[in-house]
Amino acid sequence: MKPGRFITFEGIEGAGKSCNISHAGMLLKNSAKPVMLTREPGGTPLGESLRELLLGHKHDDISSTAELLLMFAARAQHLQSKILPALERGEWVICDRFTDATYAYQGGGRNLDTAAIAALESLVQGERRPDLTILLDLPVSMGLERAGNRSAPDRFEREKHDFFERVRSAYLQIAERDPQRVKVVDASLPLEQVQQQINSALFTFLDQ
Ligand code: Z5A
Repeated sequence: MKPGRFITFEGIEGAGKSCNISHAGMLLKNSAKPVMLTREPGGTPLGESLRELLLGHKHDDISSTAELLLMFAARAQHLQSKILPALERGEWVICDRFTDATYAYQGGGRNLDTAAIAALESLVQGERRPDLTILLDLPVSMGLERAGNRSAPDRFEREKHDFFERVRSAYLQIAERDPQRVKVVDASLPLEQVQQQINSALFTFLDQ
């Protein structure tokens, strides 16, 4: 059986990952691909428990290094028990955030050493990387405004504007270094135009 493909969606708060992931899932299903949607941190019972700890306010004083290790702990479980088995079954996995988010939030946002992140990446993932990443990019103020229209802020959403500027810029640097894998979509446009750009990235990928 042909192995599946691994697609990730990334972006700052309010970039539109949730609605555009549903859209991408429909597009792939319409192209007769078996699709599995999942998210990070999360995706497994252990990962969802870690997500609650990471996003909630029970541990507001969590250290940046502890945060980094918990992200990778959730990822290790997610890969072994959910993502890799799905790919082996030939499924197309669409994941809401993955390791690029660690480089962007813990590396860019929290200023942690990217060499330490890279070491954890190879420990947890070996050679496994996403096949395609859609980076939804928009100005920080616009993302925060969109995200702010929703429920109470989580532990990350309480960060200041500068933090998200560093996150955005780390994401853009990743895209610049790896343009083959990372497709940047202008997420500041109306939803219909954002989805046209996503369609084009996915159709190109399907044709490869
Ligand atoms: N995190 C980390 O630090 N390190 C890691 O390694 C990983 C994660 C994996 C959880 O992520 C947190 O974990 C995250 C980073 C950290 N930080 N936070 N917060 P998450 O993905 O679950 O949470 P999120 O980033 O807060 O997601 P989000 O705010 O829900 O963003 P979104 O899914 O991208 O946005 P949305 O809900 O689809 O859209 C937001 C609103 O905008 C909504 O009302 C839409 O209807 C509207 N929208 C969307 N697109 C448009 C357009 N084009 N026009 C107008 N309005 C739009």
